[in-house]
Formats: sequence, structure tokens, C-alpha cells
Amino acid sequence: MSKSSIDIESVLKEARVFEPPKEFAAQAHIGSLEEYERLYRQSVDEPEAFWAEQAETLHWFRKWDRVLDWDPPHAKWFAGGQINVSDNCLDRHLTTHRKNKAAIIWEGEPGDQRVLTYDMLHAEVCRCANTLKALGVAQGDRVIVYMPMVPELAITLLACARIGATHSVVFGGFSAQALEDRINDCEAKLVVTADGGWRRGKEVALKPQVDAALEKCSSVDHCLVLKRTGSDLPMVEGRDVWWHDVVPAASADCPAEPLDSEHPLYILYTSGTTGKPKGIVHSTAGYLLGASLSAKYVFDLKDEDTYWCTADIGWVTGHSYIVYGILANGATTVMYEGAPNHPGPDRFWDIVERYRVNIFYTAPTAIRAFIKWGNEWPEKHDLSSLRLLGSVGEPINPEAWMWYRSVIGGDRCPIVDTWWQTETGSIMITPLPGAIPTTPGTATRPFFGVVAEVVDKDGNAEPPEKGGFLVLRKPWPSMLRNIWGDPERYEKQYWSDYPGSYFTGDGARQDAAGNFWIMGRVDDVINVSGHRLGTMEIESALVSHPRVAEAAVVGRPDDLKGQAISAFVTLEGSAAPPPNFKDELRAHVTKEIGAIAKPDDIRFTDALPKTRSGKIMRRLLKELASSGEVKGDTTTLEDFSVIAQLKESEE
Ligand code: 7RM
Repeated sequence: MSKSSIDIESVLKEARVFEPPKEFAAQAHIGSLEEYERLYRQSVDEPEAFWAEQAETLHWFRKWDRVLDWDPPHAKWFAGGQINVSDNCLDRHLTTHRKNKAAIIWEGEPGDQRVLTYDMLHAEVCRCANTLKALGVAQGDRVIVYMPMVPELAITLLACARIGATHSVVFGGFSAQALEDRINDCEAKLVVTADGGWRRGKEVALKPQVDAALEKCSSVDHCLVLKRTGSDLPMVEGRDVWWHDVVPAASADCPAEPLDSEHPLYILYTSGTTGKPKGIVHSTAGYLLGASLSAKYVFDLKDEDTYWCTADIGWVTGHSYIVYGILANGATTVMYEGAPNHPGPDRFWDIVERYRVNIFYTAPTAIRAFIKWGNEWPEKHDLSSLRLLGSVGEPINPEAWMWYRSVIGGDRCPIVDTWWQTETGSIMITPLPGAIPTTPGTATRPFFGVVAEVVDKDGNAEPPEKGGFLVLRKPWPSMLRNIWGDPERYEKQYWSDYPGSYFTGDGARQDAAGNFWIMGRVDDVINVSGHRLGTMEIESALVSHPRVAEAAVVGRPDDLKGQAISAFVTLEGSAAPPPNFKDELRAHVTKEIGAIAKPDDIRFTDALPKTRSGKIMRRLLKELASSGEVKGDTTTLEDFSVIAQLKESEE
């Protein structure tokens, strides 16, 4: 990671405080700041006692010998224990009132619906697990999952977990090349896929990508194919098997395997800046505990809640907070296949109204799109069932936060801005909605067991209000265990900058009240005449102008200042900007945060380049701003046409 000797300067000013609503706190699992602080203190002062107590909430085949073996940077949590994630998400609910409760409420983009109770889901998972075994998959083998957002995706994950196969979900929008790289990196034995899925009324074909990838993947014996769209497909004799030919016929009896606590539950590839895929490895027991405990307290999950996370399961948010963390709590999870604006920009609000969703978890990129589409869409629907809102994926700018609170939350619902990473496995910094006061733009306080600190380049703690590097000082149960096949990269990437501590790669500051303000990736920090500025704050100032929908800010080389500030801006509605609008925006930023942050170049564009999970790819904009070209890795880019369009947008 690149680090400079100068600290990141924080220029954002935001002071609105929202206390947890009294009625919310009164019914919450954790209903006061004192209770949060007491539990938090216990979790960091006596972590082993705290985690042992929490682990008792899970079902174990064999209890652990030691809570934690910590040989930095290698951790073993609940060493010697035996447990199964699928058993904890399904079987243990079947002897309770949850047996016939909805586990998954699913809606396809065309409008088809399915509800699977815990009992039904259990049977499907067992059938799928027996099918995997029949196809030669054994404990420890890797299975690639390349599917649309259909119930069979969750079923496949739980089936893998049941027999101890390590799954790796590859997002359905990735190309054949990206798929091939991932299959080969983990030497998968089986690929589970579908003919395709639905997105904005069109089929996104999947199986043809698999066919192309498998030409160069010698580890794969079989491909299990779900019929979703019904389009014509060539099937390769001896290799490809239709789901409907084998899974329904398989036995629904498949006991969950007792697995070692540290058994690798899954690998999830994240994009590094280099082309080589980086397979983040997650464990069984620690991961399950982190995901389930955080789901319970951060979302204040109750049995009667209908919970909806709009992420794709191809992203870690879907793993932890659509599937594992939610089902482990015996809650009801809503799953939706398609686009937020199909058939109209109110699809999400239509779903919230029809299923009477209580808890809604989405990303700032989606919120900014909703704002751009206009208030009339949510206003057409009854959103009064909502009681809690969540945000994840990027810093949420105060403008979007306030809109989310009033237009979606009716000024009634607390917002949890949850900071975490693929690597952390579960939420690390977040408000607890019944306990922690919120302010737009801050993810507030560390979750139980999390020792977060803002430090300078030498690892010394920064004083309050001073920007620096965000590190985690202590191991936590759901932490990544390795990078698949590359332990050196694991050590170097995460544990070498601050020995014994985990470096997040994010910049942050902590305010005097103890709240953490995430300032974005440190690689994105802009250095203007020796002042290091986080991108988030300048973007936030731009977006606070009423005509601006979204903004991305990057540095480009400048002889005088070191770096100049280049801003890419999308506007509300479709009208062209008025004359002198660039000057108006510069003046606006100067007023909001000061002349130092005033953009040197401003370009208007219809869309920003984003990853498939909605994060702005500043790396590509940086290239474009400095050289006019984009040559870097674009495999994670959602929409290639955006780059072409940006090149044409004049400065
Ligand atoms: C869950 C997820 C991780 C990176 C992380 C941050 C950024 C995520 C927030 C956030 C500010 C947030 N996993 N990030 N959540 N920044 N506030 N609430 O996103 O591996 O895909 O990304 O995302 O930079 O390091 S991830």
C-alpha cells in the first residue's frame, strides 16, 4: 500500500445528530448506549470469554478446545471444535416454531415468486448435497457457483457447506475469461450454473460463458445446469448435467458433516489492482459466528421481521447478509433476481410494499440512483412497514443519507451505515440501531470485538479529528484466513504495514465522540500542494449541490501542485448544464469545504464507471484524467460503454 508521510486532512463538516428513536430502542436487542458500551468493553477486555459465550448460541458437534490460537497473522478460532454451517442455518430450526416459517421469499425479475420454508429449504439443500456427492464432489473440493439470483444459488451454497465442499461464487456478470481465471486459481471440480438469468427484461446468458471458460479448465469434471430462462443450450455429453434431471430425484436425507472449525467454507475473489484474482478464504465456525452475531445486533433481527438485502450473492454482502448471517438467525430473507428499474424505477418500493419488508439494506450507489430517478417513485408506494435502513459498500454522502432517511424511512427509521470488507467477513464499524446515535456520513462505532484505530504511517494513534490509516488491532472470528494459494501475499498485503495489526487500506478519522468517518481507499487520496484529501469529502461537497446526482473525484499529475483535482459529475434529470455551471460548482465546493478542494477540471457525464457491486472505479478515471486513455484491468467494470462515453466527454 502506498503511504505518505503527510496525514490525510479531513475537511468535511457535519453535525446533525439523530438519537435512536425511543420506540425503536424500547424493543431493540440492545437498547441503550450504556449496554453497547458494557458489552463492547467486555468483548475487547476479555475477548475469549466473550466469544466463548457467544459461540454457545451455535450448534456444535464437538465443542472447541481453545477459543483462539493467535500466531500473527494466523488465527484459529474455536480450535478443535466441530460444526457445520448448513446445520446451523437449517436443521436446528426444524425442531422449533421456525420449521414452517419462510426462510426465503424470492421474486424473479419477470414477477415469478417462490417461498421456501425452513423445512422445504432443508429438503432442497439435502437433495442438492446428495447430487454434489454423486457428481464426485467430496469434502475439501472446490465448487464454482455461477448463477443468477435464484433460490438454487442459496441452495447450492448451503449444500456445499453441508458436505464440506468449499464454494466460490463468481458474479453472474463476469466474463468467460474472469470465470476461467477463478476456476483455475482454485482448481474447482464442479461448476454449478444456469442457462441464464433475467436483467432489465433481457436474458443474461451464463452457460455459454461457462462453455468458453471450460475449454481451458482441466480440473472440472462436471457442470450442473439449472434451467431458468429456457433458452436453447448445447450440453456437453458426459460433462454437463441438467439440475432438473438429477436434483429432484436425489434423496432428501443428507446429514450435515461435522467439520473442523477452521475448514474453509468459501473463497471469494476480489479484484486487486493487478489482474491476478485474489481469493479471500473464509473459515467455518468463526465466520458463522461473526456473520450471525452481527446480523442479529446490527439489523436488530426479530422472528417476525421480513428482511431484504438488495446485494447480489456474488458479493460478500450477499454471502453474509442474504444467506448465512440471516438464516443462522432463523429470519426471513427476501431475494430478488433483477434490476431495480425494471419494469419501472419503483420496482424496489413495489417489493417493499407487497412483502411488507421491515429491514432494508442497500448501497449508496443505489440510493443515488433513486434520488436521480425522482421522489415520485417511492412516493407511489406504502413504505410504512420499514423500521430500519442499512447502507454498505461506499461512504454514504450526507446528501444521500438525509434523502434515504426522509423519503424512504419516513423520518422514522434509524440508518445503519455499515463499514466492512470482503476480508473482514462481517460488519466491523456500525451503529447499533437502538443504542448508538447517528450522524450522516459516519459509520460510528466498532462492533463487538473490533479494535479499530486511526494511525499515522508509523502506526502511532492519531489524535481525534486527524485523518490517517484505518487499522484493526486484534484478530476477530470472521477475519479472512488466507489468500487462496498465496500465503505470502496474505502476509504482505494485510499484515506487513503495521506488524501484528490488520491494515484495511482505507483512510479514516475518528471524531471526539469516538465515531469513525471512513474517507475512502488510501490509494485514492489526492495530494494537492502537500494537503492529502480524501476523495469522499470533495465528492460529498459536489453532490450537495442540488443539480448534482453523483460525483467522482481523482488526482492527476500537476507540475505546480503535485496533483490537480479532476471531477467527473453526473447531473439530476436530463437537462444540459447551464452556462458557467462549472464555475458555479467550483464556487460551491469552495464554500462547502474551502478553496484547497476546488476541482481543477470538471467533466459532465451520464454515468460513472463502477464495479458490479456499485463502487466507483476511480483507478480508471485517474488514468483517463492523466493520460486520456484507460489501459488498466477492466474485468470488474460493470458497463464498458461508460469508458467510451467518458473519453468523448470534453473537459
Ligand atoms: C462490504 C464490502 C470494501 C471496501 C472498504 C471501503 C468500502 C464498504 C463502507 C465503505 C465507507 C461504508 N466489501 N466500504 N462499506 N466505505 N463506508 N459503510 O463493501 O470488499 O467489496 O469493499 O468498501 O473502502 O474497504 S468490499
